[in-house]
Amino acid sequence: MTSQRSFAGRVGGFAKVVAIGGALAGTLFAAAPAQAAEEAGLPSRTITTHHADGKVTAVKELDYAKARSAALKVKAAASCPDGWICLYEHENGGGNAIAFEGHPSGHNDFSRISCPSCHGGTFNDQMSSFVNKTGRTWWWYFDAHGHGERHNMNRADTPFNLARHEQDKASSIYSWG
Ligand SMILES: [Ca+2]
Repeated sequence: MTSQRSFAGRVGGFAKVVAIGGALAGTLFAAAPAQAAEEAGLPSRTITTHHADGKVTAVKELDYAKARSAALKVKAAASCPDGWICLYEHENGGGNAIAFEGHPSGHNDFSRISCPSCHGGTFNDQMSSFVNKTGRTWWWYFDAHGHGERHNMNRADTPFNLARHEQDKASSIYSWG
């Protein structure tokens, strides 16, 4: 229900921008300032990145999945680079995220990955969507250390949303093949 309502809201917002632009001198002149204003109001999110050499860093960026305009929403997963797999707290690449580089790689226990603004304070039981630009299939598990229900993660250049019963369950992940 929520997603249907927000989708309708986005369509309505986009239609309004086009109508105003048409009344002035073209959509570009109206749309650009509107996007800049919306971008300035977006909340930030944290991406915890696990590099192939073992280094772990935290990067802050805007949470573009919360934007109403389509032009900004597509930026939600744009920061996930080639060669990386990125796991997101919310659908459509939204919310806080963790990312892993290269092969072999993975993590045994997401409850050891701090996420201060996540429910419970860690990334355990958070993932609702992912982007996989590693060129390999990965596996994620409901429980730590590769236990419990298992699901594959094929290549996905744009956010792949998990089925409802799979959301907020992931506790470990491994590259495969
Ligand atoms: Ca779990």
